[in-house]
Amino acid sequence: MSESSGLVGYRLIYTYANGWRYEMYVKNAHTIDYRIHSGMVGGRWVKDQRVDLARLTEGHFKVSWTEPTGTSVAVDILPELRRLHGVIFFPRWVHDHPRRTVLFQNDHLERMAAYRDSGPTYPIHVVSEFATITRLDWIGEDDETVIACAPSELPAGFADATDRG
Ligand code: FER
Repeated sequence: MSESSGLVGYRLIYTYANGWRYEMYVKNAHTIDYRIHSGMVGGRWVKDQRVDLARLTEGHFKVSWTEPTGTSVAVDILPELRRLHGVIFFPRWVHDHPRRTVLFQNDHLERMAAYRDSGPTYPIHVVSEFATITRLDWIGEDDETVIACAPSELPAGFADATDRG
């Protein structure tokens, strides 16, 4: 059994306790694509973010990474329990100007790096929240069609759909 079996190839939609709704596709053992449906940086979307994925024990995974913006994220995911806990470490400039990061990041990597380098970075804005996974779909690995448009381009109610009563 691989390190990541049970998470790789799945798409998750989850809502943090603060109301922020996210969608993550674990494209393979070292890459995620994602969309942010609502919250401080709602509308932002990203493909091919390199991540570290660790299986802590049966049914419990940790995905962590640093964005080109300087934001760092560590997410514990318990798919069967439909439970997730994320800690997001936002640089000060993202906290002060969140809309600067609301775009398809892949088309703006140089601009994100320039913002990151000019800061300010500190004090870091830490957001630590539990979330409920409202939808969990098996897709398979390396499917480029799962996250392929902005949240605003999806059919109405897309992120509201659940796969369990
Ligand atoms: C998540 C929390 C934060 C997540 C992504 C982020 C895909 C990214 C935040 C950012 O760069 O603004 O659960 O999952």
